[in-house]
Amino acid sequence: RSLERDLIQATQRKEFLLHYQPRVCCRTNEVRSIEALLRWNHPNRGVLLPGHFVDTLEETGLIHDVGTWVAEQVGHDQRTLTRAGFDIPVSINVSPKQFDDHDLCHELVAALAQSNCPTDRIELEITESMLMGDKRNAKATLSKLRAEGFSISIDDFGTGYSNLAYIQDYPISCLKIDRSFINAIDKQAPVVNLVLSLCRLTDITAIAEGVETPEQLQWLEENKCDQYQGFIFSRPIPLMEMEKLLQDPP
Ligand code: G
Ligand code: G
Ligand code: NA
Repeated sequence: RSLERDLIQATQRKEFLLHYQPRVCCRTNEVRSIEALLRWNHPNRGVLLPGHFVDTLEETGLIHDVGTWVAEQVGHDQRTLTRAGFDIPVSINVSPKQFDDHDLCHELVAALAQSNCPTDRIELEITESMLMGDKRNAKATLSKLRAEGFSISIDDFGTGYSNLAYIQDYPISCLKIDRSFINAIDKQAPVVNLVLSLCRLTDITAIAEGVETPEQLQWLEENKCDQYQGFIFSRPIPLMEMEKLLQDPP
């Protein structure tokens, strides 16, 4: 397949880049951390979003090399921001294939060591479905990652696995409430309220994804959601723009 061939070439030629989207405190509007999001600077199609190519990276196994590049670049960028006076945590998306790789922890530690980026500044975003398969394996992987200093958050929360046992069993720092629930916030939002209560009871940070309107933001603030991410504050942007945004917040 030609997409596959192009991605092999893209990996060799390092045609990928990262954009960053801020995660913001609902109460103070301060940036608390940033999420690294992969883009492909395609030679003739311009900058492509992950929806066009992440599945193929997974299927071909290229995600291992690209994932290592992401971790190296994130480490480097985290240090750049720290030198500029913003020692801010960065989150990285981890795909199912990467999560099942027993070398994941070692690879991440090695990639970050290149720039002396401390692991405790890095958060890994996984999805509920990754905790569904071999539970003992998942638990061992998460424990190892935590022992190395990484924190773990659950992405797209509410859309996958409905068994909540892992909230008690696994060391989870944040739940990111899926955009579909935030979109549906009206006067009431029972599912979002339930997740916010769960987070309060378990000392997990609640993060709303895809916040686009002032009404949604107001509701989240009133209902004591911790943080949000969304176009209303900022789209994903290049590192240089992020540095400016941190220096001169909107
Ligand atoms: O940037 P965008 O919102 O289009 O990203 C969509 C999805 O692509 C994310 O929710 C995430 O699942 C996936 N993604 C983004 N960046 C990365 C990355 O660096 N590695 C992996 N494995 N997936 C990513
Ligand atoms: O699931 P995850 O957090 O990895 O998703 C990140 C994706 O969500 C990115 O592709 C980003 O472009 C997209 N995104 C971020 N904020 C918003 C938003 O406010 N509205 C919409 N529609 N998409 C958003
Ligand atoms: Na994510």
